Amino acid sequence: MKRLFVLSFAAMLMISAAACDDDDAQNLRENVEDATGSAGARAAAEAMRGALEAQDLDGGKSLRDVAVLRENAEDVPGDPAVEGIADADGDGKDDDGRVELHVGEQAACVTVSAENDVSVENGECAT
Ligand SMILES: [Ca+2]
Repeated sequence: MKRLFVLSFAAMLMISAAACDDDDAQNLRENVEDATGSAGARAAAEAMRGALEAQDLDGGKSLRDVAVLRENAEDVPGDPAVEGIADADGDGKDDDGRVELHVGEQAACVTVSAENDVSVENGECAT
């Protein structure tokens, strides 16, 4: 009788462990779908923000420098299309500090303030 109890207890443990695995697998699938689907552009923009915030600004560099923006945009995983890095007046700095990242149909906007603060918004950059 005791042996039967131990066996059924072990079976219950196995069943609940299996249930947990299913939940984890489901969560993982949802995370992957988020990363590759609707949130792709946002994830790319957040990756660029992280890279910019880690940027070494020695030697008078600014996060609005075209070279700095290009370099950090190129390092974003997933190879998003990058728009909005422009230097019309030729001072080496992006004109409005806004960089738009496109992944599939989605867009997100990275904004660098004149004080080197970086923010991210969903959708295309406001003009
Ligand atoms: Ca400029």
